[in-house]
Amino acid sequence: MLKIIGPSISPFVVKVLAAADYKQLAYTHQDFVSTGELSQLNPGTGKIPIVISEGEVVYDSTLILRHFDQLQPSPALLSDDPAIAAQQRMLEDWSDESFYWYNQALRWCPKNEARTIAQNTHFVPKLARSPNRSCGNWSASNPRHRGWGACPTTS
Ligand SMILES: N[C@@H](CCC(=O)N[C@@H](CS)C(=O)NCC(=O)O)C(=O)O
Repeated sequence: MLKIIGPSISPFVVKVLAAADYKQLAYTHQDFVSTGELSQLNPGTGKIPIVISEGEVVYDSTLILRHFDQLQPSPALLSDDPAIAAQQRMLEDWSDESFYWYNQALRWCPKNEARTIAQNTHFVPKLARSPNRSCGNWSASNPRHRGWGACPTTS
């Protein structure tokens, strides 16, 4: 059984969960992961999602989806046609890199932040919710949080 690790507030975790559902793979989902556990499981990038598959730790949503295709080829996530599959990979990579900041900016803009906080903190005590808010705002405005992609303003 696969174990998918990472909170479903992350679009990359949502992507991995959707792919596992599409392929009807059996999995458990661990939403919360401590920073200690994260750096142990994924010292390379320290990012989620992470998948544990038969003792092997796989990280990066793109590599995880490829791993799923190896585990269970049908239904395939990529075309049989290598030229189309190459375009699909580029499209996936482009959307991963391009839309993340729009996702963050929209979630943490003043109009949506209360809803985002509610979605993201339902499992933590009320007192712990305001640091989470600053964390989200930092995440939305700090390009280093995820690389040097385009980072639209949240205001
Ligand atoms: N390329 C990675 C990106 C994953 C990613 O950026 N995850 C974010 C959460 S949405 C993260 O873990 N950020 C923590 C950090 O950068 O320290 C993937 O596709 O899995």
